[in-house]
Amino acid sequence: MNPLSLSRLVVMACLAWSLPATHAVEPQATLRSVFADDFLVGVALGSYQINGRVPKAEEVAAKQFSAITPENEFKWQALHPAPGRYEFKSADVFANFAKAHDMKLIGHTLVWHSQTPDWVFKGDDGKPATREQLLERMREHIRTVADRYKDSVKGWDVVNEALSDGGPELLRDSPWRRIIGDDFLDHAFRFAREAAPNAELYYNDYGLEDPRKRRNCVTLLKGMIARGVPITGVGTQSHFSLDRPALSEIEKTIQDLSTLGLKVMVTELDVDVLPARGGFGNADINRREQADPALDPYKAVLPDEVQQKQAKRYAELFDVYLRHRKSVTRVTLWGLNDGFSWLNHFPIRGRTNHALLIDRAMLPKPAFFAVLKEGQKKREEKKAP
Ligand code: 9MR
Repeated sequence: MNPLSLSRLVVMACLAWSLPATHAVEPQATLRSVFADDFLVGVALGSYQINGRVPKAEEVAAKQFSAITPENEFKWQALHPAPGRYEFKSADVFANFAKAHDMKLIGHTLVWHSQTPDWVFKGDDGKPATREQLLERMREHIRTVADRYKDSVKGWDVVNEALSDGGPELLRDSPWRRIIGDDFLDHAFRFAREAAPNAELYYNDYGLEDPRKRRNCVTLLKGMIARGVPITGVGTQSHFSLDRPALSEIEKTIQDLSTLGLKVMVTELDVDVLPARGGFGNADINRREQADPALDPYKAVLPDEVQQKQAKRYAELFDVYLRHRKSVTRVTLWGLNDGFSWLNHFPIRGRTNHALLIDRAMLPKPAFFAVLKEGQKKREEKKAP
């Protein structure tokens, strides 16, 4: 490529990242700068995106976002694959990246029913572990991990997805609950507080916009608070689609959770644009649906009409978050760009989804500018006499 066309490309890329002149209040505004007085704006990343092999990903992540969540690297399976064996290499990439770019690091997640190896739940003789054995294992894992990252992690998703998705039971059936009992959450939070005296400690779940699951969540958290369990925040994952759930339910969720006196975080935001057959709102990774070309219509390109619809949806969401900025302390996108999103493989493998703010070429989408505009609008309103 001749130097002229290279410099033209660089100019084009720079322009692509600044707000169109018609909206420009601060042309070089970024997500992290625009929302700096409101809440952290975070992104989930894989260590392969920030270990020196994808410089553009590193540049965009560091420039636009003020918090990072390791998408998989802090899960039990990754950190502690076998008894007595810890693997910290990929997790350390995050601690170093966060420090180098002045970003907050979120530890996701200490106790979850998924991505936890089978040995964790086994006793010495192949039988299930006893309650005492499992509690000791949980405590040792939490102590080791939380201690290693005590100077790096701002907050931990201590327990992830413990609530049930239906039926009469409050909690889902899981080996944690079966072996320890319903109080496994209380123990996890107490162990986390013991190991990380200064960190924020969160409960994190999906589908809390559903009134039944939300009520159950409030019941669960109220009970924990009444028992003096050291919980400081709650994350609503927020895996949404273009029109579900209703904005009113999204707002009610933030209100109900903040009434508990907890910090509220939007922890895994994305807006799925692909058609679905049922099952909406259930981000249980074990859910699978039948492949069908009709459910994968935007393989080549996302039509402008859908881009605009998605931009409007993101703008409405950030309008709600900004109105509740006193309780919402972080909004994290579940992936840096459309190509990296888990939604290309859920609930059907190998589709082309477009759920995030940045496209596969690492360029900002209309949704990116819509979010930036919401932030700038609020800043201008605040400045107005
Ligand atoms: O995005 C994650 C994906 O890369 C993993 O394959 C998947 C496996 O469990 O987990 C995804 O992240 C999940 C998160 O940890 C918890 N909430 C639901 C997320 C999407 O499945």
